[in-house]
Amino acid sequence: MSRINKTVLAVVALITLSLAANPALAQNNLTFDPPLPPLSGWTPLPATCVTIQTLLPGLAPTTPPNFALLSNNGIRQCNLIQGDAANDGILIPANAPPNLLLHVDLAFLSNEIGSGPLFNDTAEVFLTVLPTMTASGVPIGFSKSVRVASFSRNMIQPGGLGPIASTAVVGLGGFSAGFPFAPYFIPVGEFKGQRVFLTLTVRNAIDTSVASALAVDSVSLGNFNSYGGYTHISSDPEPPTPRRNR
Ligand SMILES: [Ca+2]
Ligand SMILES: [Ca+2]
Repeated sequence: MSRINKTVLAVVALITLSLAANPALAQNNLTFDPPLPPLSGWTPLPATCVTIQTLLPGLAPTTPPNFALLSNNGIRQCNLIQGDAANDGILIPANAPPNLLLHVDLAFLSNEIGSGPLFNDTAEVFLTVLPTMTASGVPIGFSKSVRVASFSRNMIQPGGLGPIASTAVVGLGGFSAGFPFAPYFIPVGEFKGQRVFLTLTVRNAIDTSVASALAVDSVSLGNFNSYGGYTHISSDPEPPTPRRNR
């Protein structure tokens, strides 16, 4: 192995280490699981449209024991917004590595199978980026909205008629059909110093009588390691070093 390659490996290992133990970033990992209250860090609108689930038919949390389920049953749309009284979105620190990623697992489910072209229920996930100020009042960045993922009944069954997509699963989650949990990654290293928020929405098309849903779990910050696998940032396993300026 060349000297340069060794140096690169050492630098990568250092970055991975500093990422792997970063309590400030790790507190942004939102998994709907204990010890925090299940919806800690989130606000559902309306409040009753998001439920905490442990296991639905064929659909298990990606971080046990819980995941969240947004349902549009009987309503125009269901929203889950990142941020609550105690945790206002995610502040991307000024020293964030450029390859920092926001990760979220999503699964779209629908009962609008065989209901024809009109009832194309949809789900969208966006990342909203807000500008912040330096201590001296200089603005950092601009507002921005990044589409993370979008789903529709038509992706499961085009036109609401005929066969379902080969990647969809009949009966998933107790719904007529759906897509299993899959990971989504959003590069956020460019948003240093800015605050970011995930917004998830499930809409009803035309009427509100037949439901669709979006399952969500395992929101975290992390990066891809040198083997191509995703590593989320964990809390420091050792007691933090006391500092004066806290
Ligand atoms: Ca979980
Ligand atoms: Ca519907």
